[in-house]
Amino acid sequence: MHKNDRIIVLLGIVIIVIALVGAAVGGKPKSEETGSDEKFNDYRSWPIKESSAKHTSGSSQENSDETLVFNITDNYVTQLIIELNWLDETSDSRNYENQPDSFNFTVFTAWDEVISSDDVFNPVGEAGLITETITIPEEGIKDAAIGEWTISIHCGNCGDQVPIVSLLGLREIEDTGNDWILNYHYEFHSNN
Ligand SMILES: [Ca+2]
Ligand SMILES: [Ca+2]
Repeated sequence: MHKNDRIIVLLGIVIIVIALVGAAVGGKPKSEETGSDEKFNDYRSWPIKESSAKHTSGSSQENSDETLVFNITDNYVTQLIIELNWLDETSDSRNYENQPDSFNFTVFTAWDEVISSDDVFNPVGEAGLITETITIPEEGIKDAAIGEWTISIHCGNCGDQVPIVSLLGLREIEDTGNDWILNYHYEFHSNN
């Protein structure tokens, strides 16, 4: 081979080596992406903790709404559990039966979603209960729950006290509303 030809071949080899090294370096960001995925998964291995339970009591008139506002400041909230309890008044006498009262509530989440509970009547003589579990969407788990939450409690129809025995000539006694207790707490991942 002529001396000049050998130099050309050597240059060719050097160029190929540089190209291969370049390709290897070009692949690097992929491993960084894997690294950030691992970081995203970290919170899932953190223990689930429960916030302290909050209790609010109130009283509603028939066909009216009461509004509660609260704030969440924790990251990685997975779900919020809300419970509304009420107990209809005891009948004025054994000759009456207090007919059921109805309640429902609507939650306005920190990310502006509106979630309504079912409308529930208490069983006669027993407490009424509505439980709603709100799951935070996976894509918003880091901080979507942070901010202001509003719960609007609606007292609907309140069944009156009706005479059990009609022969006594007793009249119905109007039920104008009911007291209630709202409890809520939430669960979140925390490594503290
Ligand atoms: Ca009632
Ligand atoms: Ca009532």
